[in-house]
Amino acid sequence: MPFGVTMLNRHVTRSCCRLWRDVPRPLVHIRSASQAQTGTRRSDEEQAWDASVGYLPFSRASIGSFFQQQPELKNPFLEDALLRAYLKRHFPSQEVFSDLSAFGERVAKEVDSWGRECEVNPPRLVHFDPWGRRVDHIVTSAAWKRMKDLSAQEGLVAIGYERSFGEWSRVYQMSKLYIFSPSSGLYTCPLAMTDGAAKVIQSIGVSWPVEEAYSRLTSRQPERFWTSGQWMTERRGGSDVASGTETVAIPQTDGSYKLHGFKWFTSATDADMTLTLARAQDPTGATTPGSKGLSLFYAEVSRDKDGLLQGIEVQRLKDKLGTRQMPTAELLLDGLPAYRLSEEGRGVASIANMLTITRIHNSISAAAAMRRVVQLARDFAARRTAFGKLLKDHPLHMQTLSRMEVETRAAFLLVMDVCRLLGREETGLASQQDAHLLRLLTPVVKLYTGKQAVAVVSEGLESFGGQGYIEDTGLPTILRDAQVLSIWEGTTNVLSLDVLRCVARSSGLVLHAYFSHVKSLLSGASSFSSLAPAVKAVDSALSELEAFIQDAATRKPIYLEQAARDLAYSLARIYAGALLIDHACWKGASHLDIYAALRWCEQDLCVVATKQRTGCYDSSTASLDAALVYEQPI
Ligand code: UCC
Repeated sequence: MPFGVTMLNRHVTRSCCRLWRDVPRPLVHIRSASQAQTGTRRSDEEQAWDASVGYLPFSRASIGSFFQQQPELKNPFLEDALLRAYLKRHFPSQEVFSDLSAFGERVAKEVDSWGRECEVNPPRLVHFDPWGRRVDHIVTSAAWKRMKDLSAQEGLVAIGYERSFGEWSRVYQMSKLYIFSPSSGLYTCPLAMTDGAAKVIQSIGVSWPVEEAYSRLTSRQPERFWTSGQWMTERRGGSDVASGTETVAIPQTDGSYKLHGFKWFTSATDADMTLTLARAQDPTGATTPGSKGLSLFYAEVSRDKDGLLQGIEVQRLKDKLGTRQMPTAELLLDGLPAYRLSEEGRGVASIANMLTITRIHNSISAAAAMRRVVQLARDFAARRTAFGKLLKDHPLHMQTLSRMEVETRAAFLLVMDVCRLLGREETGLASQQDAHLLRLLTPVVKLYTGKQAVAVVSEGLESFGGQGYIEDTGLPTILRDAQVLSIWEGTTNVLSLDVLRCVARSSGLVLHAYFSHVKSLLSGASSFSSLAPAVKAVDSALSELEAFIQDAATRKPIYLEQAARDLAYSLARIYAGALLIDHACWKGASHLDIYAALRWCEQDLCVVATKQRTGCYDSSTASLDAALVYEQPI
């Protein structure tokens, strides 16, 4: 080799030596391997090269020295400016701050990894024992079981029933669940049903045969604590419970019943008890069809002395898009011993209390999923460099996260207001207006936050780039689990129709309550000039809404039905606008609270009026909608 080239190689080798101190080993390895030919003597240059770069013939390939730091989950309570401000504004006790702060620490340091374990180690069903006996064991992870103990110890259901903080007890309980939810491995689902069951029992009367169950559902002792199921869905349908329920209840001589039927979707099926609907048979074996034939039943999930499930066969566990952490099953009820809790034919009305509670839990989970993804995204943005600077220094990226933040704030205030109203109702402090508002807002907030959660979490995943799409980051789980929030406990359309139902049943009083409360929230902002555009937007949206309702009342019911979803969205957006404005007027509020309110109110707050103007609900539009969906190819 000419001298010059040798010198050049030496020079390159030396500088490489400096440059490559941290360099990926595979480059080194591949070069050496490709140049050393079998059976030939290695040249001086090659040997010098190998020595300089630390060549090892069988060294492990390396993949580069840069690794992106993962986003860090910090204490979700300490990190949440709005939650802390909301509690500071409304909550009478400092004790709650210490508890939430300690719990937030535990969630970040310990519980979050259990939640992950629930996801990667999902439940499985063992149908038979090794000797062929049918056992139907639902095997859950150790982490799932730890969640149950933790839930009891932390009082995640109990707080709502101890009522140590009076009318604010529900806000306290739900704040805790809000912190817990995204790390809970979906344990919030059994807790929602447990809370709902306790509420139903309380409303019916805590007496035999559910006295013991009530004390267990609301216990803080892990060894006593029970969870409940809510078995409503059958093969004929999950929404149309009245005509979909085929399960029959056969009266026994001792006053109890045996249930026979097929429950198509039972969540968290490892529960200790359940509330369920069935049609009681009369002495001739006949049942009453429709809603009037449905009664509410209580059943314990137990095993006989041989370990066999009493009156239940677990057909299979569901293979779901998300919520994989918890066992959702198809169950054959084959003589399940049960007690009737409601009057005959009052099943739906009696389980409605459970629906109210589970829908509020659903809304909490929705807001919590949004908050979690925003917390992780903003942490990541402070670590991740792209195009020469941190993501947080890219204004467009910050605009995206800020929009997510505004959605999250609105969702949080909506759901906390429903919790506030629930707390007032349960402590006897609710006015007639509060009661109406609670009835109206429960479906509105559930349906709206369910949709927001999917959109915000999806946007959140995008903010991590490709990593948001990588399974073992844990991020896709948040999106999968968010998707269920608009489906179970009443889909968006079913809940939109529930809004119409409660308007009709109350002869419009729920809307009166709504209008007067929004107006009173706005009145507090009259002296805040910086909020004027937001106040004006909500005020005019409210007028548009009023005009729409007056007009719709003169039309056929189908008109309102077609407008139901847009009406519900309008109710949610206007109400959230009023809450954001109200929060921004608080003496402890910051200019950012004002900014959030202004941003929220920039959107079309009264979408139902906008759509009405374009003829969206006209009768001709309904047939065009259907024709468009079913257009035949030429
Ligand atoms: O079980 C499920 C999964 C559990 C998982 C729980 C997770 C919770 C979240 C966790 C967070 C992580 S999913 C299955 C859920 N299923 C549903 O949500 C059913 C959806 N369908 C409906 O909501 C329908 O609108 C029905 C079933 C309520 C309609 O039934 P009817 O019989 O046709 O309804 P009616 O005739 O309009 O109402 C019957 C009575 C009336 O009372 P009275 O007779 O006194 O006038 C209504 O006022 O029930 C009353 N009622 C209500 N009351 C009906 N809905 C309500 C309500 N929402 N609030 C108060």
